[in-house]
Amino acid sequence: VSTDALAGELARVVGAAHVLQDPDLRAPYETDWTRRFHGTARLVVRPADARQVVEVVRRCAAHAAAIVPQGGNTGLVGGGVPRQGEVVLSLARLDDMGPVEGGQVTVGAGATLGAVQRHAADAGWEFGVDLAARDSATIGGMVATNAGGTQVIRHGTMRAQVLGVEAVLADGGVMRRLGGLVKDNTGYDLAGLLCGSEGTLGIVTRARLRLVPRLPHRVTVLLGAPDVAAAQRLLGAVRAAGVPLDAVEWFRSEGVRLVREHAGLGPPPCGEHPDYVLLEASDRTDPTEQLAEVLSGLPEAAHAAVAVDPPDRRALWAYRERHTEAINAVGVPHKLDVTLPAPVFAGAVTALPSVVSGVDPAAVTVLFGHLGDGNVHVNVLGPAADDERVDEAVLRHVAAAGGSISAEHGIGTAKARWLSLSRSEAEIAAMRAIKAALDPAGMLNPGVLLAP
Ligand code: FAD
Ligand code: 2HG
Ligand code: ZN
Repeated sequence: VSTDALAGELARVVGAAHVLQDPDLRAPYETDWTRRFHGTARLVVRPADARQVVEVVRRCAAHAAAIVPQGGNTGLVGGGVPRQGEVVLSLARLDDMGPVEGGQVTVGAGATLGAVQRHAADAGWEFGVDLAARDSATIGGMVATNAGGTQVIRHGTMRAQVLGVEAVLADGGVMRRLGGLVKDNTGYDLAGLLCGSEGTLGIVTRARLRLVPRLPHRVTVLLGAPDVAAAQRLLGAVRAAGVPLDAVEWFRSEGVRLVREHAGLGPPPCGEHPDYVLLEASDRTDPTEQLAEVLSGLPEAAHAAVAVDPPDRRALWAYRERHTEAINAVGVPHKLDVTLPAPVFAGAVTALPSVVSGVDPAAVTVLFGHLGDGNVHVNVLGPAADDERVDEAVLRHVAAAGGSISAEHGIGTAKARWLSLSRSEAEIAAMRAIKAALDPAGMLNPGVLLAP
């Protein structure tokens, strides 16, 4: 029998089966995907709809119980797991999806990306964001982190797909704007504000999403390159030629070795190289020839692997998409998701392994990412989970080169202490003012984004 009065009140709102207090039942909600971040939740509550979310928020506020919103728990910066006995509010049950109409759809925050992709495809459309965690990551989490993924070069980040949101604020008020108006200049863009707010300003319960036309012809090409600078030149060439690119991804031999060991894959069909670039293009007519023509002038084209059929394309993507799980299989990684400006990209990226080994000579650095966006995923294996020296060195290196300390994963708790490397005093003061206005008691995701 629970002795927690809040648990009893919440059970009356959502049903006892959806208030988890047992440590074994709480456990999956308490540790993040990387296993680097974990804490203890007072309890986990799983409302069924926005009305229940309002009641849960009100009751938590009455008990001064801080809330950590959680979707699919695939976030990589420690923002979706509890720290010090907060209530974890899981949005997973809010997974309803409305009809696709006029290239738009309204979906519940708990709908997974994969479910939304299938729902859009059934109606002849596509969703403009894709990422490898598609079967677990939720739309609410993707709004909250302003997720990027592999198609940003074509369709932009999550923010560009969001036409409106429904969200529950810290005082239990509901902000709802789901009409799907493309033009709507009636003041502050509150939905846009929630994109990338990481659960600190409101709890997203539904989102109105823009869909993109489904193009019938798609081609994927995997190429080897001698170094980062060559990979970047390749990107420049395909971009300048106006190829209708969906993705330009990059990885290296050390990552391929881990992926092959973990997934049991053979050597990449383009042969073995220090660096690899994966290109994808789609159009109303087959873009293969246009791409082949552009690539024909480049030395990298000699060993290109080209795929058009979905299973063949997926086989090429596996070398890129399986990096995250392959790294996790080796140990608990330090993940530093950064962007670097194009003019210094190759030099700054090439220096990264020595920045890491300068701090920890035994550490293993695996680099890969979204080349088209200048986004590098610096993964470091070796340092203890709570040893932040490597994190600090990498983030300072990136900031000194004019980059951003978070490209797409967010700040979470992992990088909160370094926010000032990427944001000015005035910007942080403005963010704190917004936070104080919307959540004066600091109930929503304390410690995330803005350090205490
Ligand atoms: P969670 O992990 O549950 O939460 C993430 C953050 O959002 C937390 O701060 C949480 O409090 C908040 N939050 C969650 N739901 C809500 C809500 N409804 N309202 C308010 N706040 C909420 N990310 C990319 O950007 N690009 C990638 O390519 C990419 N690839 C990935 C591949 C793998 C294999 C994995 C494991 C992760 C990847 N990610 C990527 C990171 C992750 O998938 C995204 O950050 C995703 O948006 C998180 O969604 P989620 O539902 O799992 O959120
Ligand atoms: C990706 O692009 C994700 O695959 C995860 O953003 C990156 O594992 C990572 O560091
Ligand atoms: Zn990524």
